[in-house]
Amino acid sequence: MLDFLYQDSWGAFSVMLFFQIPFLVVFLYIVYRKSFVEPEPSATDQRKLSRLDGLWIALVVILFVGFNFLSLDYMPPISSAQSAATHKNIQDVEVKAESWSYELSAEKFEVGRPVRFSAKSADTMHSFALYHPDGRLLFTMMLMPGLETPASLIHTFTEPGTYKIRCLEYCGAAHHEMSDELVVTESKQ
Ligand SMILES: [Cu+2]
Repeated sequence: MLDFLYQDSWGAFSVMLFFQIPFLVVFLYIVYRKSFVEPEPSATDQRKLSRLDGLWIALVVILFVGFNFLSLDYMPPISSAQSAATHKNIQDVEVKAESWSYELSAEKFEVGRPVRFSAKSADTMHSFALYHPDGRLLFTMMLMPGLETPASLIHTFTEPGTYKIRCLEYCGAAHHEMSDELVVTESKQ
């Protein structure tokens, strides 16, 4: 339902406008009224004001909870659990991150088949960030060293191409060179 907000940076920009424009309108209205229409101290009854306050806070709380609730499906642990529940043919790939490279148990993937990335770090703090061929960041996982369970996430590729893997946690002198690639091809079915 909210997919369009996640497609590109215009989505984030329009959400920002959604919150900023009403604020700006109210702000300008108040400045206008207090400057030209009613410059003297307000004659509004105090009790009426506190009721307005309550309504305003309730509206903010409802919007906050509502938008968080609507975006739950987009949280990686939840979308991963949903993919795991609905797909039988998940492709598993193990990732080992070590200063300053990655080792993947598979590097070829197919459009439409969910891939479970299970990643561990062998030495220090790294991350596993995946970039779409057009440069968009698809997701990132923080990899803490010494953990028993790998960081894991299910991603379903929708377009073929060469995807870039990068480390987004500063991990030492050659951190900027820590990258790899994986190839996604059209589905064979
Ligand atoms: Cu790094």
